[in-house]
Amino acid sequence: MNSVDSITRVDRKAEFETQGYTICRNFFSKEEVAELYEVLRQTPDDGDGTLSKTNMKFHSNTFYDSPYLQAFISQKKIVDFIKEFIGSNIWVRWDQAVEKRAGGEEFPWHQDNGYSSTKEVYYQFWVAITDMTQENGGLWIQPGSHKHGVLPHEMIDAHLVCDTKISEPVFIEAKPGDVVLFSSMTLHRTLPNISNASRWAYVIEYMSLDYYDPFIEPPYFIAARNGEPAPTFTRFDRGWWSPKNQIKYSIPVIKSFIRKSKFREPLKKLVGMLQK
Ligand SMILES: O=C(O)CCC(=O)C(=O)O
Repeated sequence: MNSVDSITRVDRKAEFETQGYTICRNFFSKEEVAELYEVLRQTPDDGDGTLSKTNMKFHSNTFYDSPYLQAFISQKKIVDFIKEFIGSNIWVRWDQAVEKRAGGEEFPWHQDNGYSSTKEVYYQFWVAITDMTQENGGLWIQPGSHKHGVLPHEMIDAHLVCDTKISEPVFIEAKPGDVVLFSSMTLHRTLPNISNASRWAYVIEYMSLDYYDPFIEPPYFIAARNGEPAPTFTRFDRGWWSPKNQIKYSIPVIKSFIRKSKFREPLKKLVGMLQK
């Protein structure tokens, strides 16, 4: 991290707690970002039938097949930074590179928990790969919006949209290598890219190992144990074994299973009868 960034750890944590995000300028050097970009742009995008549309391309879960990205997302510099917020034992629930091409559409106001269905807070480590400007569809955040739990979201076209009152949102102007860490509960959006160049960002979603996410299939990638990088895949970990977590998620998991099952109509009737 560059010395330009003089904010202390204590201030940064306080900022995150009150605002729901913090910005770390020059977290990565231009060379590190260039190397990362070379790897990301060669990963496949999610394809048709997903949020990847003509001018907006999502490349999700890129780290599973890439030793380079596994090393990147569990590197010491990141672990040392995020453990102040998450604790010493951390896994990665998701990653995605997003290319918003010239003409790429708006991604409306939402919380990431609105999309993911998990109840836990996780941490979005958002790396600017290119400049993030208002013209090219950079990131807007609603400060303080992480304090209200998961808000209702409505499906509009392909997006889950949170129709809540937005006041004084903040635009995050960023340069390649800058990082924004924000809560999965923080409301954010991006506007259309009206410039003539692509805008790229890479987001890594970190979660404490005390929690698990039943909607993510194993194996789970561990980024850190006891505050040190520990890149390994595991099928079960302490968040999974916790009876508290299993109970918390049993109803949503059963509901999700029913939704996906070919026997969903009779199963729904059965659950309805049992609930009477
Ligand atoms: O990169 C973008 O334009 C928006 C993506 C986003 O907000 C998300 O995936 O949660």
